[in-house]
Amino acid sequence: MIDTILSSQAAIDLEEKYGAHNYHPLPVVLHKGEGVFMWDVEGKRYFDFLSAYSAVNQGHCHPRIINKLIEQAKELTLTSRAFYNDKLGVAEKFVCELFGYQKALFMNSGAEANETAIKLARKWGYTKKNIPDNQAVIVAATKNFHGRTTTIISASTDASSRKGFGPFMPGFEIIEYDNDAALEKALANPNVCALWLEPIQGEAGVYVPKDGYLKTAEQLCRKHNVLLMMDEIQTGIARTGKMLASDHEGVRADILILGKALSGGVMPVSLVLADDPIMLVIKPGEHGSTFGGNPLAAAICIEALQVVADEKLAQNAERLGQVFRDRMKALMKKTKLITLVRGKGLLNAIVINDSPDSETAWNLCVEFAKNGLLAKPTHGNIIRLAPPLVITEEQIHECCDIIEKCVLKMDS
Ligand code: IF1
Repeated sequence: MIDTILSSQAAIDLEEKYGAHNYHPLPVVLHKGEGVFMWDVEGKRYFDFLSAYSAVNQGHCHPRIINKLIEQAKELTLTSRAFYNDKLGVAEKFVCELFGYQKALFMNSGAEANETAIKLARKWGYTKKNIPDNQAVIVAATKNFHGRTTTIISASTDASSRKGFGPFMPGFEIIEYDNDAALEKALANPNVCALWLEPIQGEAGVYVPKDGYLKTAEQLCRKHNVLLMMDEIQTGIARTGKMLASDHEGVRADILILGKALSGGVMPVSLVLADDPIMLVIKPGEHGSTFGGNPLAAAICIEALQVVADEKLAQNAERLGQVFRDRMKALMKKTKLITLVRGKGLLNAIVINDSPDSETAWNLCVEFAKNGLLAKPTHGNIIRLAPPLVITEEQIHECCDIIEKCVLKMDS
């Protein structure tokens, strides 16, 4: 078996030669995953501190989810939505009851779920808020990340997401994130159909808004008859210590957008939830996807969400997130290399004391990898630290020991 596996260098060379150059990965070639661990092709074991950007909250290759995958794959994988299948309705009922909405719409990638939300909000704006044709505005935040489609990047403020990819989709107004006055001003425009937010900005470097910001956003949306569209693709499914990050402030989105860990990392599954007056504005033939709502995804999604509940992953994330940040704060007293630790639950980041265009954070991640821990910098000097939620307290301490050792080595 082992001799059928490529060496790290061979695998990297193949990707370099034949793959598009749209990523710059750390030089580690992974071959196997189980729970909080991944192994490279040379057999070296790592703690996963990225969790596929929160898609594997349940841990790699969770046995229950993989069993469900195999079981369902042997029965039926795809029918298209031209016909009914016996799993979709069951999954729709499950997620509607779990998250407290009247209707569910399954898609595949997170970007597609956001596109779906945009279409819902616009159509609601024209049919329910009487916004003049083609005048609907969606308010988005600076430093947002919602995906890579041409429409979604039209609302981005990040040069590397946008530059060279215009012309852009009109109909977005960008306001400063975490600024109440900007919200009040923007939402008063009668052509605004929706406010589109991440409850914590992941790509921006795990930026947590001040307490009360999301509640204010919700109240201003109600006041101005604007839909609150919450992108919980990265923050949802127990990552921040609650099922949804919005739950920390008791905020209920009008359109809830989920992805990533909905499948435990087994296949792309995304989901949009809303009540009837919103979801039913889209009629047959107006939206869809070949793979969206397929029976394989439906079966896996139920199992993946049931694992989150049965293994109390939200509670684990809440408790161990506190342990983790306490350890990082203690480490900050021993070094000048870390200037800030922030996050909620097990979605955290450390900010490195160097300019965003320095190599320091990258080099630190290379050092982490040498010591058996995988993490990746974002925006140059920020390192996101987000292990699978099945991690134990003992493992969290072991990982903090690795991080501490590497930071102190680099600082000396
Ligand atoms: C990549 C970031 C994380 C997301 C939110 C929608 C999507 C994402 C809040 C789109 C996706 C991913 C995409 C991934 C990197 C990753 C990421 F750094 F780019 F921002 F997690 F922080 N909304 N985020 O975070 O979902 O269409 O990808 O399924 O490699 O681009 P998708």
